[in-house]
Amino acid sequence: MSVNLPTFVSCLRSAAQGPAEELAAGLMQPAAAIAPKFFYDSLGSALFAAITQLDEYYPTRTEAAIFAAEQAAIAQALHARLPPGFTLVDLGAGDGAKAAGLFDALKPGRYVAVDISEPYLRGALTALQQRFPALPMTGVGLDFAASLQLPAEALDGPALVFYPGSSIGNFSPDDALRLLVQARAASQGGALLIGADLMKPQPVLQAAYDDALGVTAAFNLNLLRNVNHLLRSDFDVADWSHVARVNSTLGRVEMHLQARRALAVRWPGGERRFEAGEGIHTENSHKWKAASFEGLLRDAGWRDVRRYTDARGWFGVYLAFA
Ligand code: AVI
Repeated sequence: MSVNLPTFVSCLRSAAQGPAEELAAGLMQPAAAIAPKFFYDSLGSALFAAITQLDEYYPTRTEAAIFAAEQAAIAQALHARLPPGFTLVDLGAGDGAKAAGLFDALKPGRYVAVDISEPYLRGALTALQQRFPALPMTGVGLDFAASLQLPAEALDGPALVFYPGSSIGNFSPDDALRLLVQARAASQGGALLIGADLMKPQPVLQAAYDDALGVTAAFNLNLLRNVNHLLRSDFDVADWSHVARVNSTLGRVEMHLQARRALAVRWPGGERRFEAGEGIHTENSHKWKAASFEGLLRDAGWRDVRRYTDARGWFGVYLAFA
């Protein structure tokens, strides 16, 4: 058996705006906002991993159960359409565990892991390569939320673009459509396997984003620590509260950080004053109707859409072809 070493490509330094500029611009908007990608420093990633273990947070375990139950059917549908040895492109790969759990069933010929956190990706992919020494692996450091343009080294014929975890819900419907169009181009005539969280009763959603242990509150507040690090700002976490709100009109759960008192936040070259009770919008998590998400995939050009779901219809795993 030949033993591969993972290769790495960085596409992060080409970003037009650095994180400090992006954060300052978001804070200076009339309704202050910080993009959810800034949750995921190392403590934020650990807190998100803890969220996925919570009784209240149903998406991760529901999606895992769907993959466990349906992986043979998904593999059969894929192998009927994609050539052997296709590339699996894993968006927001993290530790690669979700994709690795499907390697045996899906049998990709190559694994391309894409993530915004390059140091984390390097460590994770090097460890994963030890477990799967015969599978060629490439790590791509890329902020695909800004634009999903894969480098030439990552493109190699029809690919399965894998985007689990319902992170597509963290995009506005317009941005989700744009990403799905780009994913179709990146698949080079291949396929998409994606997880989307579906609409469900309001109390279930409220509890999932405001758990009794306060882990989601810590996850939301930790964002300010990361902003302090990136922007050299002086947020005091103790001045802020976690707020999760179900917005039924827009079909989403919103997370905000709310100022406990009137205060000012300063950073080199900028300052923002907040009234008591004023918020910073930190995340939207859209919950789709099953048919609307299928419509979104079709609008993005995906065809032959199949949906796999759980008995309660809480989560959808969608397979679609370019
Ligand atoms: C990563 N993303 C799909 C999670 C979600 O449910 O929107 C992030 C999260 N926010 C609060 N809890 C989990």
